[in-house]
Amino acid sequence: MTVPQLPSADGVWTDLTLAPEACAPGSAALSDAALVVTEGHIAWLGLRADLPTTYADLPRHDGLGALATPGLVDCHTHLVYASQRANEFAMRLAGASYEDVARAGGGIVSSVRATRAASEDELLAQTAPRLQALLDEGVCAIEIKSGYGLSLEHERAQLRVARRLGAQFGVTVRTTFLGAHALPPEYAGRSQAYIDLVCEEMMPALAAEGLVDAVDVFCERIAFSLAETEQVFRAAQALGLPVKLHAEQLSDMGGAALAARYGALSCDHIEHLSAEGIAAMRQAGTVAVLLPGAYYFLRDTHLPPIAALRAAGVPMAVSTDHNPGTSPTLSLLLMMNLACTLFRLTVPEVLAGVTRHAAEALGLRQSHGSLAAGRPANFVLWPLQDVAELPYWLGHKPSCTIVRQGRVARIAGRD
Ligand code: DI6
Ligand code: FE
Repeated sequence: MTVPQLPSADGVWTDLTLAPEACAPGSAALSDAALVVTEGHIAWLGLRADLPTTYADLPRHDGLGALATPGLVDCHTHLVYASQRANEFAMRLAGASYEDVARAGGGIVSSVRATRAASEDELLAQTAPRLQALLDEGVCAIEIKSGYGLSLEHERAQLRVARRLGAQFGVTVRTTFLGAHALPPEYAGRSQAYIDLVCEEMMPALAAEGLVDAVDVFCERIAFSLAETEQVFRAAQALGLPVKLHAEQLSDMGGAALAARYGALSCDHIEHLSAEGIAAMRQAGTVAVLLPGAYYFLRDTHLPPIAALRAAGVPMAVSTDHNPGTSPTLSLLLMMNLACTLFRLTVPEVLAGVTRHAAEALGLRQSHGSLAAGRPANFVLWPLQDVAELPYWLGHKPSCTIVRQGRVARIAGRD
């Protein structure tokens, strides 16, 4: 499947309102604004009245009064896998816990079985509609983790599919190697041997193939220990790869403080994050990635320490955590709503959470997450009056215009 070449977004986009926070932290809304795109990059933005005359002859695109935000960034997904796990949802509704399901041989390893059995083309075909759904809501950069292969061959397939999707859809994809997601069945009882394989064979080989932008671990009592996590971080560091961590989702393992010591880009989930973890993250500049979809879907009740993160000034991002077990959502807008209703994020916080801070969690702060001259043109024109409408509408997908990587990927009203 090849996505046809999309039209260029070059020209002057007029009659826009730049959303607050769109350009920089605390930047005010700007109405009657214009934005100039040349060669796929933002060349200028500001009040239409101030448009430099050098751009006067460029083609015009009528923004129709839309609200312009940076392209959204989904900074934590497990998008590439085969099949689905609705049966486990049914089990949990009948009383089983997530940990019960995992211990009974379901959970992550059931997705591993299905993913290993699928060819790369099948994985791509199953993942493409999921990616399309996220892109249709204005996602312009996305992180995709491996972790359902758990062998060199099958992790490679997942990461290759992630790269192919980025090329086919014209979207920025950051790949994360999550070989330490779960213990593969053939290593049952031999966790150390598997972590050695991850560190000594899988990670170096996949990195050498250019398939790894970052390294992640599921540090949890049902997954990998703190010591095993550190071994993976050391291997990543030796290869010059940045790290991130699934930390303190079900219990306080001290993972966040460890990750911060390795300069982690982000710590994700963090429902059980301690004051010590917060202090370490603040010092290291590590982003806190909030995943309200998993919190909601698992019917969790232990809130992440939002007020303390806010008080400490730790940047907070919001993401889908799309995965077949605990967060089968394909709507970052819905996650914005959940982050506000469940976690009490404010509108400016949740906006920064899916733009600037999400880009930071991927090491993409220079190119994504805010609007500025010189950056690749990634922006969304929403048919909305108030930026608070983004988290406000519950399960509504506004018909927006999307400019992704300098191309007009979608035009409002022409769906
Ligand atoms: N934390 C999660 O919530 C997911 N992975 C992880 O490390 C669960 C993934 C799954 O159940 O398939
Ligand atoms: Fe996850």
